[in-house]
Amino acid sequence: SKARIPYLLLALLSFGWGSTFAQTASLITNIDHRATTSLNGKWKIIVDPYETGFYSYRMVEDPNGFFKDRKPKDATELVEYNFDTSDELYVPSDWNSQREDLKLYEGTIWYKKAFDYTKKAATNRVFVHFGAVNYDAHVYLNGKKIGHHVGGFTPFNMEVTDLLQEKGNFIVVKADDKRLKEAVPTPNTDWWNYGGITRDVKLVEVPATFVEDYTVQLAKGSLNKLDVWVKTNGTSPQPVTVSIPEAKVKLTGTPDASGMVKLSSNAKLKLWSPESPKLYKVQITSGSEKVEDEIGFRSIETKGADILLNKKPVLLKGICIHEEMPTRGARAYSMEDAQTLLGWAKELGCNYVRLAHYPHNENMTRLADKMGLMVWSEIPVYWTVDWANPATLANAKQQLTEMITRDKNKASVVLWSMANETPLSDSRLSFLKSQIETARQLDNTRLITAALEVHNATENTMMIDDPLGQYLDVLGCNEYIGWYSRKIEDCDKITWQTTYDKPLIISETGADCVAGMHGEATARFTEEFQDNFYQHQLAMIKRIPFLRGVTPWILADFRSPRRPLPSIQDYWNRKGLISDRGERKKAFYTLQKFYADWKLK
Ligand code: GCB
Repeated sequence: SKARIPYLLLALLSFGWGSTFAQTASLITNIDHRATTSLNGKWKIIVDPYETGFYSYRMVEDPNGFFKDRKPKDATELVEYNFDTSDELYVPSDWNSQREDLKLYEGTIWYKKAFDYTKKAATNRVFVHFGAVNYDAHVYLNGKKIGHHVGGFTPFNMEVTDLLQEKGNFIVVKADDKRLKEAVPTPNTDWWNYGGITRDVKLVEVPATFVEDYTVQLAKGSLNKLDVWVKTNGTSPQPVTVSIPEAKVKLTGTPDASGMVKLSSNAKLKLWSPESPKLYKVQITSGSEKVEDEIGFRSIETKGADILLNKKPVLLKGICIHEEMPTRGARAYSMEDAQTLLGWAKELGCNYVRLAHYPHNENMTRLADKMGLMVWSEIPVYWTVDWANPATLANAKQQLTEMITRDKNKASVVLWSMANETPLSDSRLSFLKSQIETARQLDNTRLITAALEVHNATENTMMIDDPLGQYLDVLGCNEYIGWYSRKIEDCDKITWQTTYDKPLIISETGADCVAGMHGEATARFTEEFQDNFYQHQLAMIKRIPFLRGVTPWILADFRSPRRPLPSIQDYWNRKGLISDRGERKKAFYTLQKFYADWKLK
């Protein structure tokens, strides 16, 4: 066809091109307290359902894709795209909620932003940092590929030092949220597949050798021993000082050849807890660089069926949250959104939240640190993952690593969750076991959990004996007795057992309800049904001897393509305690009262 010769030539000229671009650099943490320049705002976009800007007509990566931002020299030249005359979308935000015709769109959209940039010092280095792009992101600066990232809910950054100009830069992102069988998550979820650049984009400027990442945490099980490491990046590491002035802590060390320095010390610290979410100003200095952070210190452990916060047993009074603003029907993205969502959890009387089913925006964990909410944070290993596929495991491992890397200094995060409702099999067990090993290597201080399923031992005995339980610190369990199975009143006669001597968190239970719809307590979708469901569920849950926490499903109604029932669901999962208009349903107050009265036995 028409383009055969040029493409052949290009393919020859660009032999090996695909493998020479820089890979995603390791993650720079604590982006909020660095010298950054925002690239948020309006970006030019091209909707590209056939990926014409990426693949040639032979389905090979086109070295002259849309990222070149070509302009025809004159009227004779053919260029079949034009960012300048294209539409715009706001970043950060999903595309689905910004344009009615993109509401159900899944595929590729190209984003382009032009900017000028002057470095503060000639020797400094610059990275572009994305809070998240759902799901697959190819990133280009000034016509060159700078990296590729897979995974819709975790941060990544790429170095742009050598490509950056003072004037006329253009960054292009190919964001593709196609659902794939081998992806994490798979095509089958119960939430909206919001696509696009859903979180902040920032340029981060750092010295030639800089503090890339660090841990400042209490050693596992200790209330006064600080374990610290700092990782510098660059060819001339300087001595590093970590100080917590208020606690009179000052540690100094010299990084080894790999840029790492490990330090430890005893410290007298006021501990972080939901009642008193104390955060300390922490300073990490190296050469002329100074990175500040706010960090809380606490311990989290288990003993038999108890969860111990700072050595004392706690009850986790929680709620599940999706990263969505129900009132906008859009991905939540701002600190204001986080304030609304966590504010509602506080109003319910929670000391704990489950951020389902993927890592939420860092605003959420930062704010949870400040508000005194313990957090369950998970990656989207959900339902039926392609367990035997090594590439899927590698992908899940990367998402896990990015989640832990970003939030390992957040006192609020007490639980890393590996998976949600995954079906028993050998390949699933070895997949998740491998994930748990990675999590423990990256962070040996937090508890590991997963939302498991339960089965009947006898008609009225629920049994948790999933073999994954042996590798977990805390058992999570989702159950919907009275909604998806049996009758609400059956809760009254059901007892629970487990083969493990470990704490249990009921990580989900709930019933759909349309705010303002009233009827008999047996009538589905009424406020009375949902309320009755909560009454019986909470009474049952309270009786489970090894139970130490609960997060009902869910804080607010959320969009889901799986929920088509007209006039009732209209593509919303209605299990929220708060509606999409912000109304509190009857069960909201029932749970609020339950939390106000519920105490550890
Ligand atoms: C579950 C899933 C959750 C769903 C919920 C439901 O078990 O973990 O993602 O949204 O049930 O409403 O069915």
